[in-house]
Amino acid sequence: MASLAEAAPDLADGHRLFSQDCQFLLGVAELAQLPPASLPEVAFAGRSNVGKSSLINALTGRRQLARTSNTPGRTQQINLFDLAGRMILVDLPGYGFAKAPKPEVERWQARMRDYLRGRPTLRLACILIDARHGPKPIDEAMLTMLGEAAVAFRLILTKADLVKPAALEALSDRLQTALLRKSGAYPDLSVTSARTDAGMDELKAMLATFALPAAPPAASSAD
Ligand SMILES: Nc1nc2c(ncn2[C@@H]2O[C@H](COP(=O)(O)OP(=O)(O)OP(=O)(O)O)[C@@H](O)[C@H]2O)c(=O)[nH]1
Ligand SMILES: [Mg+2]
Repeated sequence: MASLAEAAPDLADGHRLFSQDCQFLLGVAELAQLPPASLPEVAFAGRSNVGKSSLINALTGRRQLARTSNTPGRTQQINLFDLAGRMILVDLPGYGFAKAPKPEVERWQARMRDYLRGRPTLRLACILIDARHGPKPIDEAMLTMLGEAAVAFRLILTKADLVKPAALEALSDRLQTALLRKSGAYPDLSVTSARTDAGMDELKAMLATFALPAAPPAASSAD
């Protein structure tokens, strides 16, 4: 798959979509329990503790929609959130580290890979990378796997509030010349903070391009 061209997303569309209702749909431990694929899905993946659940909360403006934690590996199931009946946000278990027995961690990781490779309605995998640490070998392995499975992905730097601007810029440059050239990558990356909401408007707008169109307003009964 070639690199993906980037249309200029509309900030107002993003704002409208993410100000609508977002509901926890369900959490599943096994892929067989997933609901039938219907709405477009965007998944959030990344190493444990990178800020996946926090990002979903910041996007939807709901502090405790997705459970966050100081304990890496907290989100152990695949959690689905219905955004206004127009798209599904998917909070995936973290890869890379978890305070759990190794076989259990490996099972989660395999499950997550199966989801990313096999879900027909998956439109985009957001791969989150902690701006303090940059990409690790396991992130690169994940991106290679996504490229091979022809899953489009976008890199999102998290916790930008904890990094000085010059270091952020250096990391962005490094990613531009390396990971963002991989097959399936969106050429731009998002630099975000769930704490300060930095980068959130642009990210909402980009994600909104994958949602179903809003339902037309109900016809007035007056005429
Ligand atoms: N300063 C700062 N802290 C953040 C940000 N995003 C997340 N955190 C913190 O990072 C920790 C982990 O956040 P989570 O959202 O639970 O991370 P996760 O990727 O969902 O973790 P797992 O589900 O365990 O894989 C929490 O203590 C958050 O408060 C951010 O943008 N800035
Ligand atoms: Mg989580």
